[in-house]
Order: sequence, then structure tokens, then C-alpha cells
Amino acid sequence: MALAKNGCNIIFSYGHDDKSAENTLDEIKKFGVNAYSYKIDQSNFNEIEGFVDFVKIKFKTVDILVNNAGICPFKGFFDIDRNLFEKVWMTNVESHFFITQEISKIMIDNNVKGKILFISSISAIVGGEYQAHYTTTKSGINGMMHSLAIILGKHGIIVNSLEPGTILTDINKDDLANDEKRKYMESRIPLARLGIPEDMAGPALFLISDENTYVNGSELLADGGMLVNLQ
Ligand code: RM4
Repeated sequence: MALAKNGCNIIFSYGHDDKSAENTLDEIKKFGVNAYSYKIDQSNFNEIEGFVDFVKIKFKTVDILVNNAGICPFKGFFDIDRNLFEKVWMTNVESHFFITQEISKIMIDNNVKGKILFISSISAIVGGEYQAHYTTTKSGINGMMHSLAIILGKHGIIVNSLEPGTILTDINKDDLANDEKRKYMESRIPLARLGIPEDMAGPALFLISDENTYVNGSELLADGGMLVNLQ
């Protein structure tokens, strides 16, 4: 929404909620920009090519790529089977690797000095008892970002990660429905509240805007102070 508000034409992918996607598309279009949604199971490698082809059909080139898709089915380490691990890995890491490979080719072919932002997480830096699969993927995203900052930096493309803390979205709706857990997470945050998506807009916008001319290969933590709040 922040990108549309700043005049960007948008293509966004979504996983399953058609109604929510339709509402989001309507809201984006109110800013007078071209916008399209595309339904993709980002855990299914075979769907990635179709998404990239759609982008190429709708837009001549791409200036900004935000790799955001991610899932976190909370599960104990010993209860995570291979299917679940692979679904989380494909959605959170592998899909972004290959979508970024294709979109950065479009940027290079059109000589676009673009911006790429990975939505990583505080969970790239710290663990979670029920997130062993998820934290692995968020660290993996940062490792990918570091190398792409070198490889794509040579083409003038800037690549960074944003590391949200505990932000209220569908990803943790069930987990934070537990009052005790929610109160514990809130107690960890000096700003005394969980984040909301709008709190991520400012930091994200900076990293992908023309204002950012030299921050490349960086990880920007946006967690309200949670990580440093030991005592
Ligand atoms: C974040 C962090 C939050 C959790 C989400 C799913 O990285 O761990 O606490 O709610 O993941």
C-alpha cells in the first residue's frame, strides 16, 4: 500500500485468500496506479515461471522487487516432518531465490538500477522453540541477500533485508491468540506493543527508495527494541 501511495505500479502475489486479494487490489487502485494480483502456491516450484511470465506481460520492466511470502506453522522440532519442512523452505527461501533470479535478469536487461528487499525476520538472528524450520529459512534469506548484494551490486542493483519483530498478521494469528504468549511477547518490547504492518512501511520504503544510494547487503531490524531487551 505504501508503494502504491508513492505512485508505484504493483503486481502482488498471494497464496489463497481471493477475497482479501481483491480488496487489496481495489485499495491499491484508489491511488491511481496500475495494479494486478496473481495467485501462486509459492511452495510449488512449477508455478514460479507462470508468475514471472505474468510480470513480463503486464510490465515492460521491474524497478523494485519485495520478496515477502513466508509461512510459519508453529511446530515442535521433533514433530516437523520432511513435507512440512520442504513446504516452509520452498515458500520462504527457494521460491524467492528463483523469482529473484528471473526478475533481476529483467532489471539487468533493461539497465534498471533497481532495489530488491527480502522480508527476513528477527528470527534470522534468534531462535524459536516452535520455529526450527522457520528460523532456518529466515537466516537462509539473509545468506542469499548477502551474496546477491555482491552479484547484483555489480549491476547497480541494491539488495537488503528487513527484519520485522513480532508483527500482528495472519502468520501468527493463532499463536498470539494464546493470551499468555501474547502478553509475554508484548513484555519483551520496550515500546510496549506488538508491531503492525504499517510499522514496516517506513523502513521498507527507505531501503527500496531513491533515497537509498549506498545501503546494500544490510539487515535492518525493525522490532520495537525486542532483541536488545534482556533485562
Ligand atoms: C517472527 C517472530 C514472531 C512470530 C513470527 C511468526 O519472526 O518470531 O514472534 O510471531 O515470526
